[in-house]
Amino acid sequence: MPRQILNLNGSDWQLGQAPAGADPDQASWDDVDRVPEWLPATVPGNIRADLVRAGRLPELSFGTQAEAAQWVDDHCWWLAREFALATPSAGRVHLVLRGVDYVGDLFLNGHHLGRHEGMFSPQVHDVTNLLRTENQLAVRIVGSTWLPADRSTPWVQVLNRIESRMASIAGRFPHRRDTLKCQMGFGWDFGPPLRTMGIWDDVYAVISGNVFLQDVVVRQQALGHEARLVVDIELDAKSARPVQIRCRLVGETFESAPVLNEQSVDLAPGANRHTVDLSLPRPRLWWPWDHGRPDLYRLSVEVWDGDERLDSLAQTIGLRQVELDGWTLRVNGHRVYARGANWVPADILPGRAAEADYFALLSLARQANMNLLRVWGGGLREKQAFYNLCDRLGILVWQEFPLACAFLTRFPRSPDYLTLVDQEARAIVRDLRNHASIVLWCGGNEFSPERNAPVVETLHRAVREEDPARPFLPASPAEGDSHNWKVWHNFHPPLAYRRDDALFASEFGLQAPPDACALQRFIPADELWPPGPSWTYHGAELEKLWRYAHPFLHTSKDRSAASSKGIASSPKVTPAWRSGRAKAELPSLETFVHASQRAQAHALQVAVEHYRRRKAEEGGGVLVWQLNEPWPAISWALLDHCRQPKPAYDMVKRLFAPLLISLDYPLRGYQAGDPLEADVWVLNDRHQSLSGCQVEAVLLDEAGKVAERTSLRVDVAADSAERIGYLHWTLPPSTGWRLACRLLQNGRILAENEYDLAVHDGIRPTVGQRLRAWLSGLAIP
Ligand code: BMA
Repeated sequence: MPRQILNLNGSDWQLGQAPAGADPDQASWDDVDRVPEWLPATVPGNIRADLVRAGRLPELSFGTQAEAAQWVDDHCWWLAREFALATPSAGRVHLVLRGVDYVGDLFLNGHHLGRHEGMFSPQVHDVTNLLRTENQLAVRIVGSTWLPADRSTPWVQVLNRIESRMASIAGRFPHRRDTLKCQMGFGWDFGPPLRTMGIWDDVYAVISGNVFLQDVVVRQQALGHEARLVVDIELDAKSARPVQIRCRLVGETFESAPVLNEQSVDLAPGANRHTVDLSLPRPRLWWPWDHGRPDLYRLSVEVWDGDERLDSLAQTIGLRQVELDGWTLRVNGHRVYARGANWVPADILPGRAAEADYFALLSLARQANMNLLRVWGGGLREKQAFYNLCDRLGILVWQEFPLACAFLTRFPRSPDYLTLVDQEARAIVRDLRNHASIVLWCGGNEFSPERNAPVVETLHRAVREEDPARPFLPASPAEGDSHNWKVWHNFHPPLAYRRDDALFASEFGLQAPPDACALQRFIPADELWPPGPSWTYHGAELEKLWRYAHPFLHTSKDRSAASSKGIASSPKVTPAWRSGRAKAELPSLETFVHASQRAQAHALQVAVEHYRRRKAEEGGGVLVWQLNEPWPAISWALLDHCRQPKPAYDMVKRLFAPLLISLDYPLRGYQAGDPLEADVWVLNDRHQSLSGCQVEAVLLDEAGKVAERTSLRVDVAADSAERIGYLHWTLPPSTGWRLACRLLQNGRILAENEYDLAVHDGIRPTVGQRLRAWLSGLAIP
């Protein structure tokens, strides 16, 4: 019998609140009959999403309405459905739940299959003998109020409370580190505190013969003229029996003759492991999109008993080798300079994110010339669809384990916590290790690996044992890697990026609101402008927004109007709405949004070009904080929640082109008659050289008239970052200068770039801001 999958996702589920007084530690099947009311539910999904659909909760993303959803945590919840499936006359049925958030008891036809903690590890149960023709499947999820909260020592609990007060994240839930739940859900600086509950990933039944294929992993021994692969197969046999194992490898994204290997094996009852060697002549390698084609193969493994197929399992794989050499990433021996962004969960209720959402966001990342995404440790191990798409699009993935932010404090070290870390880490690695796109495992975000040695060792052991060929980083940032928050969190002007000598920049960014009409969709009208509490609830850091928008208010369209009211000339950076000015004296909402968005784009230009030039000093990559956001927010995201690009997205898209021309000139306020000196750089991430090219640079005045022009001849080396020349001009009498430059070959434009000299942010942090930055600096590991 071939393997069949019975999909148990969908809207045939029902949600019920456990009867009042139900013991969170003890789930009883009898309680199902005492559920007062059943509501329609969807899987994968989230309890709050079902309650919103049923009209029991308001739309969570509007204003501060998510606060009205806190009571949901004070109850346990049943999710249940029926399905038709009889015990097969010969064969087995395994029930698979890929992700239950977070502690749940699983029942089938009244049998308690077990209690499970952990959002990322799948639950797999042999239910062959429990099936009736009509079956009842139910999961009782423990209310988040009763999440484990006692795994840290009393002293660490004190530190947790202090840190919750100081930091702008998870302030209400100092115990968040006692679980391995998506940390963002405890409330982050770009997401609300919703301790999610639900079945957030796929549910299905696998119907096989008497042998069940549990897992298949492909280890790539050598990739030369001939690829040598070892296929590790885990199977579970009901009884001892001889079988044939057939492996077949064939091109999935291209035509190829199949490579086959068949072996006879005597299986023992229970768990078996078996390896099959495959050798493949002239392998087609998988490459990130900017270095070649992300070609994929399909590997299928089948178990036969004579003419009867007992089970089969297929995996898509890509053949490539990856190493991290210092901060240089090499794929198939080629240096790949990483240009990309941080990826955060696509939805505050992670069960809701669907393949179409991933596709839209990842396509936008690819269109912005990104070749690497960092799946940030405060988020998730995403669903399989995310990684399938990255494999196909040729986008590399830096995958973190779900641990984030421990500054003063540390993660627990209790045996039960470390067992949980081991369980979840192994599950994540086993789930994702066949994906070509994943190039790096990382322990998580912003914690000290030294102070968290037991956790880091547990993670590292899981990677060593389950996926030894991929590099492992204990945490980000690590030495040589920078989370540069001098700009934004520490109030420094963008110029500060130029002083960063990191070899890899994995976080930096500025907040900018989405457009005014997008704001109206989640900020109530009476809080829209001047900004009311919903702005802060949706992440806005108003003092910083004002400070960074300020220089751009001078040059915004209604500059003259604003300056006549004294705003443009104000040397102070106190938000206008706080300094007691009348509403009429504020810049308009549109002006403010526009200025903030320009500030974000400008700062990212300074940063990205600086870090890309660092390739000349062995710099390995640059990742903007952050690509996306999980709900409508005023955040650092390049795309708003409706995936509408902010101007910073277009800026980054231009600057992430594999071939970039970059001008390095002093960032200062310019006046007519000032000298302008700039180094001209060409950054070529491709492994092809370009000869006989020409660089053209022009200085334009406010009217767009060319005031100066320079032209240079250049040969561009493959995979290079070179200063190829120098400009020296005197600024003519005018204002609003712009610098434009391009690289041409035989009249064809290969790269273009542009700079706005009219605007300058030289605002230094105030004493108060420095003090606050210093205090928060104390907390950085
Ligand atoms: C970084 C991240 C997040 C945070 C972001 C913006 O350090 O790792 O913890 O959301 O800064 O403050």
